Amino acid sequence: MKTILITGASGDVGTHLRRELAGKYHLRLSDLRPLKPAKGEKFARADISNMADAVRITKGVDAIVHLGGYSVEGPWEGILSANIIGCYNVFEAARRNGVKRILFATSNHAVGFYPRKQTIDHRVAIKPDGRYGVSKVFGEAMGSLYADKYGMQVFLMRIGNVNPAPIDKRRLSIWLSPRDLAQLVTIGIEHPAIRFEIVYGVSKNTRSWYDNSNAYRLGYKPVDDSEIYAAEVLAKEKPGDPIGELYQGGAFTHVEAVPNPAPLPRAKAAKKPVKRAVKKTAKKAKKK
Ligand code: 15L
Repeated sequence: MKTILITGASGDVGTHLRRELAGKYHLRLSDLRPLKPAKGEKFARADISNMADAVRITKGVDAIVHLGGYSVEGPWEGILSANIIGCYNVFEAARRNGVKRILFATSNHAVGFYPRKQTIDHRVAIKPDGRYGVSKVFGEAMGSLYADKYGMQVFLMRIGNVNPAPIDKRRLSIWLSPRDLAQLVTIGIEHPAIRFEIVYGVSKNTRSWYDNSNAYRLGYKPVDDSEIYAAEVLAKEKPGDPIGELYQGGAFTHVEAVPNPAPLPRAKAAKKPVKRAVKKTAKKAKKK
């Protein structure tokens, strides 16, 4: 059985993937946030923006599913550290440790400025819709470089939105069910001829904006279609985002930040020393 490292394993996508891949692989998991490993899993807490951590977690694995990072549009500092430095470290650590295969979770936001009326395939030029999208393009470029220069086998999944069910109108076009995610990841791990591939991480949605023929060529046969949820989703849809409505990336194209579903513990931890320092100063003041 192969040993697979999943970075960012505590996040939503990681949690769905762990459940779907349980028993099929030895799963090594890493994240900044704590996680309780299940049977067949090993967890190592790691900050991928630190090269020593990246080298430690990538030792002795057959493939890496790199999900770790800042997962929405937000401040440059967080994106720089997790998605630029962290992504570089994961690729470079993999190379140093002789790991041949990397699956990278890039995003629909690497091409989010394409209009919704256009169908795009894996060959289109990049059109990132924000700093987050740019960081995903950086990851794609790292994949290209490490495939060409070091012969690494790289599988880039431009993921839409992973959820048990689509949550709004935009997501009807980019939804990826957990079981289709697992199928795509399994192809990325197992396909013998992967050198450098870009695929869209989406189910077979009737309203899709993607020509996902490259994934189909590699054997991907998604089983889910968001259309069965369409009536329910559209009935709840709140109109009122005329700019977002034009583009595939939606609100990412015009907001500076999207609520972060997984705030980094470091941000919370950073407050602690400050609180402690304030308390100390208060104590000193009392003594005087
Ligand atoms: C992404 O790339 C994000 O990681 C995810 O949190 C969602 O916001 C998704 O895109 C989306 O576009 O819905």
